[in-house]
Amino acid sequence: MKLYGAIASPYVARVVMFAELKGIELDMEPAPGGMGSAEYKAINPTGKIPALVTDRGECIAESTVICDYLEAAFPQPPVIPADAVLQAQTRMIARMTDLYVAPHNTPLNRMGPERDQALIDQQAALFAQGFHYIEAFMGPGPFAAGDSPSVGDCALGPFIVMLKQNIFANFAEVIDPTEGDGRIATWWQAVNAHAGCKKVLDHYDAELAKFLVWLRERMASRS
Ligand SMILES: N[C@@H](CCC(=O)N[C@@H](CS)C(=O)NCC(=O)O)C(=O)O
Repeated sequence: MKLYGAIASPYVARVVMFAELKGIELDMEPAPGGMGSAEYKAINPTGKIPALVTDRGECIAESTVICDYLEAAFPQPPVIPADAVLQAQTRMIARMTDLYVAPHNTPLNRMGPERDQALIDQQAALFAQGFHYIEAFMGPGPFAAGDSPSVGDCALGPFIVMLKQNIFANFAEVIDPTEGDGRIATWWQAVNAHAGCKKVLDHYDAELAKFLVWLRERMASRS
């Protein structure tokens, strides 16, 4: 089994965190030829990371589906809750992270040195709405669903780390939901108090910081 990707991607970090919770050691390699290359598309036609290639050679794409595959292929220890409602809740947090949080990052990252206040305000409102949805659908907790971390935590955790580095730090208009005493704040405390979650989030944090430095240097050398 091989995982193609790099931990600096929040989607790869999702799978790495889920594997950590299951006690699975993943053999990780960069995408051959790079993301989006013809060489990598021969393995994963979307060109995106992560992709998991099974021992039988099948390719499984999409981070949440890879987590589901790991749960089905290696049932012990269970990480997806058996309870149907908790299961739906943790999956909702993963889905809502992808649909209602992740997309709002890009327009702010693409903004040049001149601040476009209308765009900032629009994205801040969209982030607030996404976090409101997530808070409304989290389970009894303290994790995204119940009393242990699962796929929802693995999806939201890396995005929060990323937003802390490149959005909350640069745009005061976007409210960091881990501050204060809301449901996401208590969730964030639980995730950081969990050794397995914290290990992967800290690793992701460090690798993302390095990647962003590299990206900025590359963009500066091009302009
Ligand atoms: N929905 C996908 C998203 C994966 C994704 O967008 N990965 C980014 C890296 S963070 C990527 O591979 N981008 C390259 C591309 O789109 O060509 C998942 O959950 O796995």
